[in-house]
Amino acid sequence: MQTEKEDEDDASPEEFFGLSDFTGSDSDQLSFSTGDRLLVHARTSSEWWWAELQGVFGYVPASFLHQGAEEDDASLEDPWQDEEYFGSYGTLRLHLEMLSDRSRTEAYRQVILNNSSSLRDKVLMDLGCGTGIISLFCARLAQPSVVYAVEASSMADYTRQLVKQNGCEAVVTVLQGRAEELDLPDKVDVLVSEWMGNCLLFEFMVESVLLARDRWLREGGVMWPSSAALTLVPCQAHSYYAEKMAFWERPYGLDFTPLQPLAQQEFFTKPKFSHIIQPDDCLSAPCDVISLDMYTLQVKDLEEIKGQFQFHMEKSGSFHGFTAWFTVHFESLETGGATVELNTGPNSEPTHWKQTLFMLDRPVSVRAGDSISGTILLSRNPVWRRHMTVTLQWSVNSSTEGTDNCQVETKSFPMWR
Ligand code: GJV
Repeated sequence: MQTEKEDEDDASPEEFFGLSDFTGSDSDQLSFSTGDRLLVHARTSSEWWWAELQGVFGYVPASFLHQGAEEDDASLEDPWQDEEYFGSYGTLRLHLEMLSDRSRTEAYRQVILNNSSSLRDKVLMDLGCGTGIISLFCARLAQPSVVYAVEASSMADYTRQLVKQNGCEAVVTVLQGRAEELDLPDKVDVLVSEWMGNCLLFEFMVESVLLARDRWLREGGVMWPSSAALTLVPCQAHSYYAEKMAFWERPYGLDFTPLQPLAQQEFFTKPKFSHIIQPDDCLSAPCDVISLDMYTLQVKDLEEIKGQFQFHMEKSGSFHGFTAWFTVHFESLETGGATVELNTGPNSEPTHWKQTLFMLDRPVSVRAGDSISGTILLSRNPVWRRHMTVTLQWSVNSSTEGTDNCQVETKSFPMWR
């Protein structure tokens, strides 16, 4: 034991290289450039390592580093993780979850139904059709000339059978493969897709949609969804906080608080997917922080997306964190027709996306009349292309105390790398 321990202490730092540029967001963090040689002295957590660059020490994000100057970590493993990604869509679990989500599936059905006369004789693409539900709605509820149902996973084999089984094979053509490698005889009039992930962008399937738009959507063609927005609200999360953090205060009459830093690291570093926020736990009205126009959005815009917020507290309570969700809109093709909205927020029917909770390190008491202002930044992982980090920066402005207490706080949440 003794020698092992000594070995650990004496361990010489490990050599790493910057995979891409990183700019530290506070003085504890070390900024570096692609290719910089760093010495890692301690793997403090799975996310942050203590490292040295030319004699200067600081924390660095582990995901921005690789070992060996030539051999990229990302070149050993696919940065899109397609094998794993499309592998998971080759089984029923996710398709069952999506199809069981009535708000989601009904929204798409409603769009097709509301626009059925405009879809007559049109060429459609359903990108990432899965089991083909949207394509089948198109064939059943409207009379398009053709629907290209594009699906990269092995589910496509079954989708073909489902199309046949439901008598839609004259209209729906299932194309198995990545949309990026697609070859079509003609451009399409409508590009429909259900590409939204947690916090809207996670998985970055939207990139495939944008590339398909630029390659295959005819001039003046239609994007469904047509726009998307990310919404944020400051919130309470008493029961989650109690379950993961307050728990350690007095379990079985004992003081386990020395475990709280570990609990914070383990439970509050990443956002909590599949949170369901009660409208009562919203401390203020929500605010749209990011809006995307599916006609003008560019792939390069996805690298960094910024938003701002200003919330006015409507009640007093504990500010435990921020909750995020998204809404997408489908424009109408009929004159005077209504837009269809799919809203995944707390005042709509729950969806399989639920909401995403970002916990602060410690709760802050707020009072009605206080305001919280700040920014949100979604930074796409430069290596792992389906991942991103959400950085929130905020200050609480008290309505009762002086104006000198508005310290700016910041916290970055990896999703997932
Ligand atoms: N090409 C073809 N199929 C795809 C692609 C692509 N580039 N990307 C995803 N899919 N809303 N986050 C398929 C994937 O295999 C799955 O069946 C479906 O699209 C995902 C739809 C729901 N995911 C989401």
